[in-house]
Amino acid sequence: MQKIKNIAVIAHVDHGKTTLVDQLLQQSGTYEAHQEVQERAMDSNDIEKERGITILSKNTAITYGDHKINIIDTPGHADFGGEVERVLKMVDGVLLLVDAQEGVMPQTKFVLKKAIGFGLIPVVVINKIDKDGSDPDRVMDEVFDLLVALDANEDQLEFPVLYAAARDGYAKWEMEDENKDMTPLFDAIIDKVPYPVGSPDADTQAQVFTLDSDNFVGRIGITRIFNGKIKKGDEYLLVKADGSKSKSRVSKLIGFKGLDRIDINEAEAGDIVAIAGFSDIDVGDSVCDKTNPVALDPMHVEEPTLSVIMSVNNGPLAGQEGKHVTSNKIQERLEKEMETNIAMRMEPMGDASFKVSGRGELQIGILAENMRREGFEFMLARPEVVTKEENGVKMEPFEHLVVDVPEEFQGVAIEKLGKRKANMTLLTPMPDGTIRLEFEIPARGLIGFRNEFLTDTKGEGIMNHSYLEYRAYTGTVVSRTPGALVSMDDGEAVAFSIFNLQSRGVMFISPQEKVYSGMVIGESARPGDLDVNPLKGKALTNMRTSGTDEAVKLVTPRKITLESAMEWIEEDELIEITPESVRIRKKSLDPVVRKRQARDKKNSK
Ligand SMILES: Nc1nc2c(ncn2[C@@H]2O[C@H](COP(=O)(O)OP(=O)(O)OP(=O)(O)O)[C@@H](O)[C@H]2O)c(=O)[nH]1
Ligand SMILES: [Mg+2]
Repeated sequence: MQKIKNIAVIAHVDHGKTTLVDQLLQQSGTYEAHQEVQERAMDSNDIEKERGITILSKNTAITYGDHKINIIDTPGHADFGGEVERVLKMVDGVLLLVDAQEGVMPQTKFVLKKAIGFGLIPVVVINKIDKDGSDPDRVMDEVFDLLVALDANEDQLEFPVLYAAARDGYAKWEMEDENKDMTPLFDAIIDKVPYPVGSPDADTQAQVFTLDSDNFVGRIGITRIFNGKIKKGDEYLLVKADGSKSKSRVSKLIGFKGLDRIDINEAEAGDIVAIAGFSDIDVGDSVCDKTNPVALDPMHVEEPTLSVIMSVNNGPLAGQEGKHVTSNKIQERLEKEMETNIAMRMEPMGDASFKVSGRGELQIGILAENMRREGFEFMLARPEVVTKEENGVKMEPFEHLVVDVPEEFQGVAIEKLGKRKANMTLLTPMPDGTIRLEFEIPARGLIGFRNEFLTDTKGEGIMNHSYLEYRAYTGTVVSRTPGALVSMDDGEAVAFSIFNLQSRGVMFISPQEKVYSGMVIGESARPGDLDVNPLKGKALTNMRTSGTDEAVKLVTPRKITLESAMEWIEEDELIEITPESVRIRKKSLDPVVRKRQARDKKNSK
């Protein structure tokens, strides 16, 4: 029987997980000598590469001496926390990375809490010790305090600690040790992570934690085998979360080796393999012995906290840029997403609209971004938090928020967050002269905050947050103050009109861009929406005769991205998303209807 170690690499966003996995792959000699490997090789999909963040957890395997180490790289961004939760059940240990300068951050707490809950002993890696301003001792104390606060047991409090610079390829037991290579970390994995329990001779029990597909063999389930063996060609029983069962033959069994996948004939308890042959295999399903099936617990992850209504584009420009525009197509695509993405939910709402729920704006935004790249066209409404009722009390999600700001912005940050119902829990002066402020804040208060915060801190503030828990609803929180500049006509925007409108606020559009009545073309400098005409072109001649040689000088418009739009829009607005454009519009395009709505709203206050 092969000696196996199964680990997940967990941390706050950007603390160096994927870079560390690169080094483990390289230094274990898993790659062939001639193999060319990209930096952060595990971040393999397009959006991951573009943004330099991990979105999906992925597994790889290395050999070290006589051991096989299965490694799962996980995403650090709070919105993808569900990915971390579902893989923790598949491993016997975690490497917890903590940035030697930033220290414990909101997502460090979230992932460590989950790992402790699964009874795992973390191998703590204080990473980026090469950074100026790194303070490994302080960070080590923070990790210890956090474990105490999380009610870690005695074994967990005896966690091993290493100091590393993943990027530079070394880890060591003591700061005084020489910077050499990753050997100490390999040794720590072998010594400190327990071997899988379970027996290859017992009846087969395995569980799917990731889905994949292959043009030739169809759906593939990446599974952890907890007991028994899986053999190519043999028949097994697939048990779903709802208890339904179906029998199928394993048509292909795939093992992992570095970034490669290899055909194998057999795998046994403790290992992680991919299987094909089960056409309706899903995340969380158990693969069991067909005569004595004992299913594993279905996976539970935290429920979504944010939802947004996605609907068919019904604006005047609908159908011009997208390939898939119908309600049926959108529904099909969303259903497919929900099969693999267990942290998200979808609910048809009638009227060609769907409620899509997830952990945050980024998670929903990435799904929308993927869809537009696939040729979809649709609209999104303003994100709303998912509230629920407990014992007759309305509850809403709260987040743990950490902001790092230069001292001079401390006041404005506290003031603005106060208005958004944040409660300050800690204020720590950091060694680099900045101030770290910690808050507990209703998730609602964070919607649209990032932009305001960056403006207030002149781009120098850093904010991080992650899900805390549901608490009693806190009443109204403030939203966007500036109104929208709304086009009152259909056509192509004219440079001169845009030039004239610039004094009214910040423009979102460029000349020749298509606009329509009810489309938002800028942010007004004042509260309240303003209907404006971006099509007036005749004045251009006046410009010339007035004797100025200067061409019309246009300020570069503010670029509307999917995520900035999700942050910006109000309840009476929508985002129109196509493969080519992201536009903002009023829900009702008719100015008369809008006036009446505005009046009704005012009267009701
Ligand atoms: N100075 C320094 N930078 C590092 C080190 N390790 C990683 N980085 C840098 O930190 C950044 C983030 O690295 P990643 O490996 O993508 O971090 P991650 O934890 O996988 O990020 P997510 O998956 O998005 O949560 C990259 O720019 C790395 O080059 C290190 O030891 N020292
Ligand atoms: Mg990563």
